[in-house]
Amino acid sequence: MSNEESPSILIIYTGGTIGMIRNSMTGALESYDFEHLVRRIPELRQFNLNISSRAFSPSIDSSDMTPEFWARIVEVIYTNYNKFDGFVILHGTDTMAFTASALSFMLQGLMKPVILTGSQLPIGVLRTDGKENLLTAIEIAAAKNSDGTPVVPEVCIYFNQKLMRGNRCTKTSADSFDAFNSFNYPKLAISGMEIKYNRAMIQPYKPQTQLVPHYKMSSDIIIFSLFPGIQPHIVKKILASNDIKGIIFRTFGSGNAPQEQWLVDALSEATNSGKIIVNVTQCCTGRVKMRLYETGRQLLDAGIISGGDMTVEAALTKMMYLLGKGLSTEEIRQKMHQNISGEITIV
Ligand code: ASN
Repeated sequence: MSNEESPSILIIYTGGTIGMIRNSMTGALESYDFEHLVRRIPELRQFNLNISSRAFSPSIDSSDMTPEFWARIVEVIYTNYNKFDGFVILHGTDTMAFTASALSFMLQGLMKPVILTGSQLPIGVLRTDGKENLLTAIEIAAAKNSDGTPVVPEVCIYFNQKLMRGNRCTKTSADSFDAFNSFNYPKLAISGMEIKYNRAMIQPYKPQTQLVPHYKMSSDIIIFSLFPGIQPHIVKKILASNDIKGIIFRTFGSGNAPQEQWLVDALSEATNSGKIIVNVTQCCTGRVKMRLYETGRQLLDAGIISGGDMTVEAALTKMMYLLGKGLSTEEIRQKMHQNISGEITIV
């Protein structure tokens, strides 16, 4: 049903529940091949589109995702960039928000849709959510404005009728079909009888922009979450480790931490020794405002950078990307609170 004029879409299959089948011996879901998935969705042939696919072998549960795998996805998109109008990545839900965030940094200058989707129930299961997710993701990846430019020239997650900016998403449910949310940024589209795009919130299309792929991510970082009763000797050991270059510091509320001198001293020593510490809130919505309370101001004095309203996934992959670029500590500190790919609201 397609011709040469029809938009062309590349489906990149990485794995995840969408393509899994149940092992009759163990009862656990296991990855299966892409052909199996396609056979279950004959509707794919009804699109007036040129659809091609690339499947990673072996396909993986997304809990096994790695920065090296992200680089392989970037490579596939880069080498096929001029041949396709849009890309759909089939991915497990568990780490989809990390991959979407990472790709938003690794694909600088992206001016075509890269839509990640997956499902909570495998495609072979009668009540699967995978079919709707995949079919609509393809439609969004192929959507064009009247002047022929793509409607959504950025990395997104499409799930359960919502299109969200990839680096603003978090997985919020282990079992609901409504598995993702983008708390600090409006949805980019809602799919009902028609797909309603929130055009003002979508990254603008900039002609003549070249895609610049980035492959190297540094994992010399940790996510460190505060809790009442946190132990000095454990925290000091982590903060003093020479193996760690950056810390995503998950604090309370608007970026607050206990008023303990040992903590402030340990944080100051870490930043003085060149570690980059970024403050993100443990809350789902809202932003870090370190000047609001004394419990936040002391962190500012200790050299900690505000992560604003970034998700943990975005802050983590942004730091991996900036460290991977080999920038100086000062440059990374500056860029962590600047907007690179729509991941942070500058106020
Ligand atoms: N464990 C699966 C994965 O992330 C979960 C899913 O896709 N719903 O690969």
